[in-house]
Amino acid sequence: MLNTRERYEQAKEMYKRVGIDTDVALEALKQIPISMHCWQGDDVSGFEGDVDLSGGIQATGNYPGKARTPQELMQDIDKAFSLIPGHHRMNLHANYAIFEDGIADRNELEPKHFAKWVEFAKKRGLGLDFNPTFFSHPIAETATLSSEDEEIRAFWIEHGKRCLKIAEYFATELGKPCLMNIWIPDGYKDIPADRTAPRARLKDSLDQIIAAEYDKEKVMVAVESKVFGIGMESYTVGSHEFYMNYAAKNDLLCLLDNGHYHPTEMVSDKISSMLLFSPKVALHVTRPVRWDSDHIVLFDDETREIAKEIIRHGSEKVLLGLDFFDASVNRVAAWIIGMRNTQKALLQALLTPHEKLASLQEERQLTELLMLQEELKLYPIGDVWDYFCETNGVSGKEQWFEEVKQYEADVLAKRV
Ligand code: RNT
Ligand code: ZN
Repeated sequence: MLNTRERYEQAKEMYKRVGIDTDVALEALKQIPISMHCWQGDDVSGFEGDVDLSGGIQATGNYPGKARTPQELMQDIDKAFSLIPGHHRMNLHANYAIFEDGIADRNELEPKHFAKWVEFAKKRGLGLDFNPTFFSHPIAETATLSSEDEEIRAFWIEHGKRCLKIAEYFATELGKPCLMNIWIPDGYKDIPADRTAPRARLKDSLDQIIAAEYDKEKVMVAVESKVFGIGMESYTVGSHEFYMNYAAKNDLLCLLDNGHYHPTEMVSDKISSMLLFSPKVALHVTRPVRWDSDHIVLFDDETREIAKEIIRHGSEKVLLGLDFFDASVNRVAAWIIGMRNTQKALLQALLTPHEKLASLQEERQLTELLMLQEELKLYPIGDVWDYFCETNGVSGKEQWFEEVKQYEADVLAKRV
């Protein structure tokens, strides 16, 4: 049997015939950071004590071994990163603040509550991204930034401003810009009488948050829409049109989560339009299944199509993060599977002769285009992937799971 390098050399020859240099592809793949979401590690629980997950999102399942403390979560993140090739980023939520001298409410959060995360990131050379948490809180039950109650609205505006400071602190400390993404769950289960007033209040709240002083070189603010949530089936205040316009008018980034649109509406088809009008776009890559928008990312058609768009436009224009939470399987494995699948999709995109395919389209050689797109699907990407993993110090095939099983036995199973 051929070894990994020999298989790679063969694959390299095959890709060369369609004009692809696999060495160049692998170098490019190594440079694409994916922001790994901390919330897969503990079912979006955070460290504020006993609060239920709210906001129309749900993590179902109770697979043993969930991280319960910052130390456990960090240990699990380290394990996951040790089996994912390349250098990435971490995406934190405000409810993952680490309190050493008493709990601070969301409107009292300060950079010091994230000092431990900065220390963690610094040691590992990771960049950090951030999210204010507008859910899982007693006064987020009715509405947050769109609330008709001025006191509630003011509380959440203050939270947003505090988070801007924390995001700026991350960027300053780590010397890497931080993406701060705003998502709110506000909406109605049934048909609202007034669709405008809540949106007008959300607009005003966002205006107040971004009016706070912050360094725009360091913090990129994004806004994330959603078509519905559980219990918010008829109307969400932060709809796609709302945020797309808000971002365009205020020079913010639009964050597209591919679980947040109607089932036949594809984020892969939106990226090219967004990038004609904005220099950058942010993504939450996930997998919608029926009512849920947050299954583990697969190496499936839409993930691959999104990856092609990222590569065609230039990966520096797309801030790429993952967003799923599955509590029914080993959580560390969930991270690894989702991250590696996203990387495989990027690799396949890097191994695609885009110019050749585009010229077939321009010449209206559409039969040949279809044929070639389909033939390329069975090119030996697996041999290139294995080589990438091995040269980056992780196993290419399923052997990585042995280590996760061992970790489960040694560490996760003891968390009772
Ligand atoms: C929810 C949004 C949002 C959250 C995270 C936890 O539907 O996708 O991005 O998943 O903020
Ligand atoms: Zn999301």
